[in-house]
Amino acid sequence: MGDVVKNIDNAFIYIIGISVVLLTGITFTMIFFTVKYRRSKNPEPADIRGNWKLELVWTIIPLLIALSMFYVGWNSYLGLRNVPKGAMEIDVLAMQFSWLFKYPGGRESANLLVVPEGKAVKLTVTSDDVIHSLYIPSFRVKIDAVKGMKTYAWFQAARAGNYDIFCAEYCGLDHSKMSAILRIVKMDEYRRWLEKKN
Ligand SMILES: [Cu+2]
Repeated sequence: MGDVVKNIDNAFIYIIGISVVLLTGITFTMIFFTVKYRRSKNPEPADIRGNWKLELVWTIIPLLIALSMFYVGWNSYLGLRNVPKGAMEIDVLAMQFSWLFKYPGGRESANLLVVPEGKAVKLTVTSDDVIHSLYIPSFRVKIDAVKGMKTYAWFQAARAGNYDIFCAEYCGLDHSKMSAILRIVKMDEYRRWLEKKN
């Protein structure tokens, strides 16, 4: 999972990096040309046409840049979609304005998702009413919750602790209060928690 999060962050940095280089490069070239070829210095404009070498260069280089951004983005996206075998399955039901989590064995919890450390967890997500979106920023998970439809996401936490869960789709008046806690605990603590009655 560390790799999945890392790949997503790298894709983000890569695309932002290219954007910054292009933005500054184009802006400074434009300013430079505006000064250098200003009217008082160059009253007669040059008429340049049909430079096939130049045209090839400005077609192929941006094409390669765009394809490389696609490749990096697609690769990181696949990490989010390919659930490892043997992942623990938990059902998620979104509703105005709370989250319900259903565990194997029948236990349920509202606005609190408890999972064991170091284990891959697959979330099968649906909604009881309008469209919501399950958002767990720490694990780069964001997936729509739609009534009558099942979507999924997965993550794996290496470190115990509390993480935020938000609804990322405006779903009504109390949308902003539709948050939950993701609690990653040690395996034995998880087992004990699972056996407790609701
Ligand atoms: Cu919502």
